[in-house]
Amino acid sequence: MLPGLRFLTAGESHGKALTLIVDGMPSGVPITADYINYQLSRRQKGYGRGGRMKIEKDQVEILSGVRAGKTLGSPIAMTITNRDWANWQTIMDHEKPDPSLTKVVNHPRPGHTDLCGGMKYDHHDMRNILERSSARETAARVAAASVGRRLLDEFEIEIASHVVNLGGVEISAKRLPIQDIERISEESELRCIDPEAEKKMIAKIDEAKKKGDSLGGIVEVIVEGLPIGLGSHVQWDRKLDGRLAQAVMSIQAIKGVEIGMGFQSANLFGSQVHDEIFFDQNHKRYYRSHNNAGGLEGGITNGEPLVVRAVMKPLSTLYTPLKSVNVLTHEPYEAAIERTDITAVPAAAMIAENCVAFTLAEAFLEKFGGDSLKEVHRNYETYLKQVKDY
Ligand code: EPS
Repeated sequence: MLPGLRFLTAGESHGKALTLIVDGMPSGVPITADYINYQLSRRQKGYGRGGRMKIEKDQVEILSGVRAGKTLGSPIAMTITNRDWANWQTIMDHEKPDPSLTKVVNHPRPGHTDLCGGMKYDHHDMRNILERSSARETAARVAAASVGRRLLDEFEIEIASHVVNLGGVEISAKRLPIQDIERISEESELRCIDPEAEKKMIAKIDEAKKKGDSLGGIVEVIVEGLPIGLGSHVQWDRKLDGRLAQAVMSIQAIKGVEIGMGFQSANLFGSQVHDEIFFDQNHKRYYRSHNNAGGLEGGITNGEPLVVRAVMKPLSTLYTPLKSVNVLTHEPYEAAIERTDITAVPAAAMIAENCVAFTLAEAFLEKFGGDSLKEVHRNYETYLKQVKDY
């Protein structure tokens, strides 16, 4: 099978720039650098970020695939300049990095890619690993994913994200409409819709900072307006739940993903978990008693809101470092300290939001695919009629 919508990113955290290519977008989809830059600016926010975010002001330069504000159908290439490169140029030089500079990493951080990456790629200076494993890469990922997101906008599919737990502080269980989640989370420093919980989260971040420690949390992505029938039950790699989990799980520091009621359903009877089916005679549509399935049954969207949650571990660079070993001498040593964030959970929420959007755009094009946006619209409208008549 030929690949459909896909993207690749390249770039080191302190290299000259991040680069990305999005391949497989139909023609005619409106897209501007402003649209992508808005998503990038959302990614940079969040109480608890480190000094790097004061240096960067992420902006894309579109190199190809877009003309007169619309996609051409050809590959879309972009770059994002790393402003911090100016401070790292001599260290990251492609030919002769300055040997007198002391940015060599020999003491792997527990929980980070340093040690296993160093062993696998045979680098004793683990900067050669951490530069790419850094979550700086998510800037490129968000830029790429926002192109897919732009396609979903055309079909009035709405996406929001928020932080539901930070360092063990949970928001109240009250469910809000998606528009409120979007608005309130956008105004919050922590992408948190519960002001009381937010205050406690901020106090927790301050406490972690004082201790030289870090914090993780749980983020939630909600999508409304999806058609019934994205993804498929017929083959393992076409199941949308599995594909969403992969997209979100691959975000740096994510350790678990759940859909709908997720892990909590282990504690309940089936009768308490499954969403009973009803038919609304007035609107001639099926509906459910609740949405514990999180919008997916058998790897197929069922028309209910999609709810994806992910847990982010506390970041592994600690200003009060854990025990480690020097990989040259094998002597005990404190883990290396790289400049880092106390927490990046608010950023992870919106990164997950965009990764989910891209996976949905991919599934959307598989189902309604065409070479132009017009063709996708035609296919979509015909299919909606089929579902309506069911
Ligand atoms: C990161 C460490 C910090 C973060 C970075 C991820 O970077 P630096 O070492 O340059 O200060 O700020 O995140 C970003 C640069 C970003 O754009 O999100 C890490 O160790 O993964």
